[in-house]
Amino acid sequence: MFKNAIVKKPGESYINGLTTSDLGSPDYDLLLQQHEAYIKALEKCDVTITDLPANEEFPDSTFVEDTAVLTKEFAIICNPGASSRNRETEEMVPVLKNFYSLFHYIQAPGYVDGGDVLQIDNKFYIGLSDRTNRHGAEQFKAIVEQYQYEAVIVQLEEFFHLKTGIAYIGNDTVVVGGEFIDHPLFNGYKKIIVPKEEEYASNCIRVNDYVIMPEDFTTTISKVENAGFNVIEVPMSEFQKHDGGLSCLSLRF
Ligand code: CIR
Repeated sequence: MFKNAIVKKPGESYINGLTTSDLGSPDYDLLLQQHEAYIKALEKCDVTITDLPANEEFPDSTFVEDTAVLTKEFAIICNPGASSRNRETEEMVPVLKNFYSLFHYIQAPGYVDGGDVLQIDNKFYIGLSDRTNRHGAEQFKAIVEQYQYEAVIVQLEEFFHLKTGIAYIGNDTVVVGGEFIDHPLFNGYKKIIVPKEEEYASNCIRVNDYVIMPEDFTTTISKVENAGFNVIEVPMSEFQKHDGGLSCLSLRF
């Protein structure tokens, strides 16, 4: 069960944030509406929301997931790999101190983005990407192994972050797209395969009784529903324009 979620309002500077997509420039009013819809979806999942104000200094800071990885016992403060995002953690630490007393920190020359970390029960998968390097992944692994978690480092081939292409939605089930569809590491799970044209829907989140998914990805949504999950759909177009998936917009714990 998750009890809490942390989100952060996107600022007007969001439009100057990082992106690799060619989906056009975000509409700020629509972006705010979509962020509100995301919060409403989380509320329906029965978590208490900490809604942080925007910080114009950090255009990408609405993607709070990249700043930390939270477990039952401790918080790991990441060291985000994009220089314009690296200091987003400074604002997150005091917020997390309201909830956690045990902290670990990823330190340079190690870099980890939270979007590259997937927890499935007692196991962490850590993706090596343009944002997460081997040094950071090894630090992360050493930290969680102290607490009897397992950790596996996964080299990404194409995806931006590990969780761009895979989500764990409980009941031994992963939602997988692209390079993860046939990836041997995930063969032990029941797989919901995301078709190429819906790859963005590979990033979804299980929060208590619901799976929150991006709206209009009808094939994937039907597959998840047919597997017995309750789905809440949310509009995500303006976040997608800046490479942001559903999971990136919150820290859940
Ligand atoms: C970035 O490039 O860092 C942001 N525009 C998108 C971050 C998305 N975060 C995530 O997938 N965890």
